[in-house]
Amino acid sequence: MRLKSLSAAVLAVSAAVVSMAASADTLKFAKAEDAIKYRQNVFFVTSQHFGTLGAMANGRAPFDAELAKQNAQVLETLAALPWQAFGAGTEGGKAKAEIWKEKAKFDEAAKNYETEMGKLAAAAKTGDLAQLKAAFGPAAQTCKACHDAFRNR
Ligand code: ASC
Repeated sequence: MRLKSLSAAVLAVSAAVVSMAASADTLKFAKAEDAIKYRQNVFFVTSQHFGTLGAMANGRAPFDAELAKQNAQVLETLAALPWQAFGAGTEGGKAKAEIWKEKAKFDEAAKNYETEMGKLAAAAKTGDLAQLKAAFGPAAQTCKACHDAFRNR
């Protein structure tokens, strides 16, 4: 394949993946339990990537720019996914009833989180530890804000 058509193909696939993640409405759950399991698992995977990145941002692990970039990219992609699993009738797990009672507030918190994960990925792409450190705190803050308001302990 010629380089030009190869890059066009790569671009088309990336665009498809991005729009799939961005619309985040690609799933139909067979039962509420599956939606709960889905969102909990996305958050679990997220916590593993966030923890790995956080160790570098906080100096608990040596900084590896490539590892940071890859983790942050995964976090950005994952950030779009959980929200489709909080549909009507999927109350339960650690989710507070406020998610459904104050949906606008929940959506806003989710959007803030997605925005900060995007900034975190952009910061990690620079390969500059100072930028990663600067973006990490605000990103963690959006995790915490949502947990404080919408997650049972
Ligand atoms: C993590 C993790 C969270 C967030 C939160 C940020 O690494 O598992 O739930 O960061 O502690 O305040």
